[in-house]
Amino acid sequence: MDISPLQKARYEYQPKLPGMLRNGVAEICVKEGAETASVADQDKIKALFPNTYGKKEITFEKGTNTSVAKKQVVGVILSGGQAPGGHNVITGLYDALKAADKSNVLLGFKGGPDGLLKNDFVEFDDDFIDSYRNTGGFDIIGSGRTKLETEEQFAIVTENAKKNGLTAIVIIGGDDSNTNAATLAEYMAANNTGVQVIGCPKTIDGDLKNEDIEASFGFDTATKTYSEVIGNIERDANSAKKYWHFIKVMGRSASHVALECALETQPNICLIGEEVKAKNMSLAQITNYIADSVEKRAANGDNFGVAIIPEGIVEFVPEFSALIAEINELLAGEKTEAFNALPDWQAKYDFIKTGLSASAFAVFDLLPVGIQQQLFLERDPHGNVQVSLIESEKLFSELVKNELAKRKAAGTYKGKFSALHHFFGYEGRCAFPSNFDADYCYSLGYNAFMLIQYGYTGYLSKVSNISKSADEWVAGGMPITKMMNIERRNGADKPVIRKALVELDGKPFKYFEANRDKWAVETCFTYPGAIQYFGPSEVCDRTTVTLALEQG
Ligand code: FBP
Repeated sequence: MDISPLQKARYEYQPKLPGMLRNGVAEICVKEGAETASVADQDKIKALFPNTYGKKEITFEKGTNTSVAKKQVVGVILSGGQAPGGHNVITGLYDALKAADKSNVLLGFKGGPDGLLKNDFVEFDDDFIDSYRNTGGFDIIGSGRTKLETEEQFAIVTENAKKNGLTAIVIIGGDDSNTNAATLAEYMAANNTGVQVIGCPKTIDGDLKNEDIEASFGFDTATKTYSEVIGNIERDANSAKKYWHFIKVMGRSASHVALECALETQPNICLIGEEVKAKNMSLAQITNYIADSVEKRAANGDNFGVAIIPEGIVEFVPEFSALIAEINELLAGEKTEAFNALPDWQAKYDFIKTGLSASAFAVFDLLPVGIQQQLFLERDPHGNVQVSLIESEKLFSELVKNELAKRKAAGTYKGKFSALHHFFGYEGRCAFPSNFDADYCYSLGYNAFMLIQYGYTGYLSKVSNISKSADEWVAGGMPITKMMNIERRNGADKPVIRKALVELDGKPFKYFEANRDKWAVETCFTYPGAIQYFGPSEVCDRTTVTLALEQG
């Protein structure tokens, strides 16, 4: 197969391991720390995880390996959305496993959790692994979003594990997948299957982090990829001086991606969903906030700008969430059919007007017709509005356009407003991992094997101190139950890993808040440029601004 020169060069890149893992698996010993407790709801979590709760945090150190030698047959899956570096978790795991004993086996289960349920796997060998080193994507074995959570599923996984002689399963996924890893680990322990379960923290959204996990992998590369293109757009905007660009960036719920891109590129506007919710901001308030920037810049002769909109924003606007809830009720069950049978949009509009409360209809009526129709077109399998499909970048640019028209009529705004729209998401999820993600992921995989070899289960592979150079990174593991609390999901109380939203008193947001008024009016754009893979360390190994600010 033909490959690009960069691909070839990346195959040969040797990812950096934390200093304490560099002498080879025979020279890694374990140091156990304090017993742990879950972040909240301790009694309930303890009762649900009697075999895996309260275990000790651990770190690895240089020293003689004291684990009991045993042939390992490890199964690995990728779970959820793609994130750059997933391949390197697998290559790190493979290298450690083979370094410990050439006869150890790594099986890659295909298509995410489904692979474990269908017993559909491939056995890795050197050639296979070598052709995926330091590359983006999850195509090595594919991924999937099936949740592994029922006893029935766990029984099938156990059966398949037995068939293949698995000693451990590694789940590479986000908060939900690792919640499932904890439940599977508990099931395996309770049933004395002898199968260990280890998780690895993945997601470009950056919302799987806490006092133990400093960052999920993929966030670094994805945000650098979006920031490169946002920077290019800013430079184009500053050259042509004729467009306002509304750029939506991925992040299903949390606004970490938007915030990091803003810290990297200093746009005029960046909305943060968590702030919108905390301040109970209405659509009109958000619209005015953006329109004020457009107006002030126009007064300076700058009829251009850049606004970053997080993908999950509309769910954070309280009045919009209330509207969505009413629409879901309005079209529940058979009512969808009756609605679809109405002859034209006017008839549907009248139906909506009668069906919604006055306050919900007032919000609905504010929306551009295109967005109004979107709310009724795209439904998920349960008949609910698919909020993630709403083109919020177009929603806000339309609302701003309408507001500016009013201001023009009132004589307060005299500029020109021409908007362009972009959505950056899939462009970043399979990029070649940055050196940071290549190193971090390889280390997470290598470390996952060390946890297996030392007999741990229900642990998340943990590599910390990651804002420093790799030789100072600290490798270890943390019981997943430590990160769990009880939350209401689909009408029931469930033990889950707490999702990390943007903290409004955290350093990244505070830095943004302190600077954004200036950025809104002046042109302070910064241009991060493309990810550099080869060259000086300060250019190639630099991590995110978020992490640098969080870690001080
Ligand atoms: P994960 O939470 O599984 O890491 O996926 C995150 C994400 O990339 C979001 O940013 C985005 O909203 C979503 O996946 C898109 O999902 P899909 O790939 O199913 O379209």
